[in-house]
Amino acid sequence: MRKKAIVTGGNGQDGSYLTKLLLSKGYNVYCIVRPTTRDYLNNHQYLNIKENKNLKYIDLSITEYFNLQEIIESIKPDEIYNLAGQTYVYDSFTNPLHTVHTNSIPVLYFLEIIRKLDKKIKFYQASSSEMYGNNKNIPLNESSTLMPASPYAVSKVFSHQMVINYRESYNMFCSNGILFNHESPIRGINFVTRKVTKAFARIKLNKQKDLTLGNILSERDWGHAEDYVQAIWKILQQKKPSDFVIATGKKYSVKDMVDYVASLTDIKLKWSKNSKGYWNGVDQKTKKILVKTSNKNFRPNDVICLLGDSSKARKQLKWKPKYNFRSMIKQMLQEDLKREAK
Ligand code: GDR
Repeated sequence: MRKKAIVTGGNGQDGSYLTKLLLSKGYNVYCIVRPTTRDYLNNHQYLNIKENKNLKYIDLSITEYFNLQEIIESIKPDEIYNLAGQTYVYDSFTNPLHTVHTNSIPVLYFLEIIRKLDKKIKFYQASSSEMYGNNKNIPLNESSTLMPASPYAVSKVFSHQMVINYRESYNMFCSNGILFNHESPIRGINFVTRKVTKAFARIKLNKQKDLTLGNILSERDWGHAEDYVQAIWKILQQKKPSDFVIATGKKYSVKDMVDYVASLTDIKLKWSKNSKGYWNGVDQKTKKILVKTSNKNFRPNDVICLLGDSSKARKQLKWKPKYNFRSMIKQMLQEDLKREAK
């Protein structure tokens, strides 16, 4: 019998890579897709899975409890991967209510439905490194203190703790993957890596003059989404449910990342601060300002540095990333150059 998996956020970056992985492992996959995003199956097209006969799309908002219950009852899945959510940390400051409605309450819906319906259904929750906030005790692991610094992070802490609570109270198989930043050529263009690779591809092709960023001194542990969905799947294949940090263990600043992308397009940037204290990146050859920073891209409260320690995942899941920072950024830029040249 083929295994059945429900993937929420099925057409997002992670949902798309995970769906591809599950199909390759012989699953029937049911992608729950928010009705307003139903037309946006570009990621599935890019990964060549859109027409797969073992893949079904379900138009549904995970904020609708009874519809969710009905769908789960009719599919009777073996595994549910909850990857849906409001994923923009910046937007969570302007729309905290929507963030909590989408990221927190539906997790409780899933847990309740599973508890009442069939406790054998395994549940994966997409937790986030943002939950650590500005915890200075890096590298961060599964025991590090959670210090959420945005409505997004608070919404994720609620779900994370609820998963642990249900696991301990009802002996359910529910696990959290605490994923550090993960990117790819299908990363949303509002996230900083893709914003930069897309902009430099356009600058290279004379389609754009410059790029405006926020806090370029913040540091992140960036991995590749394709590697990270392998870990997500492995988390639900363990004998016992548990929580796992998924990270590369290496950190770079946004500025380092911009410098690297620029160098791949044969540009060397020289950085200096303007009279208002904002950084500018100037093309050393042409003396033009290619990168500006502006207050409007700063968050009311930013997480300055995130670095993960994924020793537990590497040992127990036997997980290891194939990409490193450079190979991932190179791939993202190459794909943006191809797209922009069309
Ligand atoms: P993040 O990712 O908030 O870490 O959350 P993002 O790429 O948005 O920001 C990373 C860092 O870059 C700084 N930054 C900018 N960010 C954006 N988006 N745009 C800019 O112009 C810019 N300039 C500087 C940010 O301030 C930040 O410090 C991602 C999301 O995918 C979450 O959903 C997920 O949980 C975490 O990663 C792990």
